[in-house]
Amino acid sequence: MAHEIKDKLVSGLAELLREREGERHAIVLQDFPDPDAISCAMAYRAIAELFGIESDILYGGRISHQENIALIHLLGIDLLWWDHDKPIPRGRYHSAVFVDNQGTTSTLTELLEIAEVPVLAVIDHHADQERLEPLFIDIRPTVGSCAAILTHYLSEGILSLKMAKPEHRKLATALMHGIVSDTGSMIHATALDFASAAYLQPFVYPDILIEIMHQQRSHKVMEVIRVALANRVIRENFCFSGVGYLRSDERDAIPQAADFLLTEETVHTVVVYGIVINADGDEVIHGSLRTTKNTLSPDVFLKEALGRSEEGGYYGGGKTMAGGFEIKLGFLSGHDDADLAHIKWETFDRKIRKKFFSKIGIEES
Ligand SMILES: [Mn+2]
Repeated sequence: MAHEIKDKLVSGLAELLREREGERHAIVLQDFPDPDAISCAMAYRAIAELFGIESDILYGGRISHQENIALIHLLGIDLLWWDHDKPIPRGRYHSAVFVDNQGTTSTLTELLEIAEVPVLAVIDHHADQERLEPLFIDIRPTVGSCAAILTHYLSEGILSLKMAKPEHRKLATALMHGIVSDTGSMIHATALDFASAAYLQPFVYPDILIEIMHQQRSHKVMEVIRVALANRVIRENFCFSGVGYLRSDERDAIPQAADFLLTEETVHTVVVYGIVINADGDEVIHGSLRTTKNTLSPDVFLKEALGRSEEGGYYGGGKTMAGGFEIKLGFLSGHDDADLAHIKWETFDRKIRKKFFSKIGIEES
């Protein structure tokens, strides 16, 4: 960086990184990373590299959405899957950095705490989750994508993209995809999302972007959408649908079903949920909320409807137009015979629906 950086946040980050040459950072993604998160991690890694800092991009869950798989393959992105049953060795990382999340949606947050890895930075666009105490914080809940925020760091000169560098053009392609996908094809884009997209545009590989974005839905996703359609209950322009049991590699069918149900006329808000079974038999309810209603805050709505767990954290949270929640089944987890599995699903399905019904002020008939 030959020239001076004017933006306070950007120069603040540069200052922090300048003192950390030779360090190794863990860039932590949510357990089910999306294109926005993945592109932000690539951007942070590229920035840190300039300061002589190596980093790993870590996630503890699964990558199942066909667009994400295409993104990773086509751009040759290396992400490190970390088994959340395996401790993170002390001393492996000097610092942890969270992008597009604040530690509440990653099973690795606790592992990093146990390994006493300090949190260096949080850069995110979700509402403040108050989980971490980072040295550097940049949370902008009004921005449509976190990729737009990271792109702002690039355009302010912390890392100037060069046309001659294929890795820069790949990064620009990933960030553009992050911005476009997290803003619903720019429909919910803010001024920063547009400005960042404009900055990236000359560097983007258009053919790769087209290929990433035109992945077809898998058979399983179509099947989950069918079930979500059949099970949906619509009240007061809200649509709720439980889709039953899913394997963890099918989990991304939930937000895709929610996106689909949101296209029904009169519906402004959709919640789709199911029980996701992990490879080790643990069961967790995963839910996605999508809304087109400007006055509805997904973050507040989910926190108020579902409340907090025994550990004190909220079951859910969100950003503009979208949110999600996770409820661990704990003792009730595990492979059961068909009867018990059916009763278990019925119980959770009704309980969740009841919570949402009472939040919107209606009685279940
Ligand atoms: Mn995001």
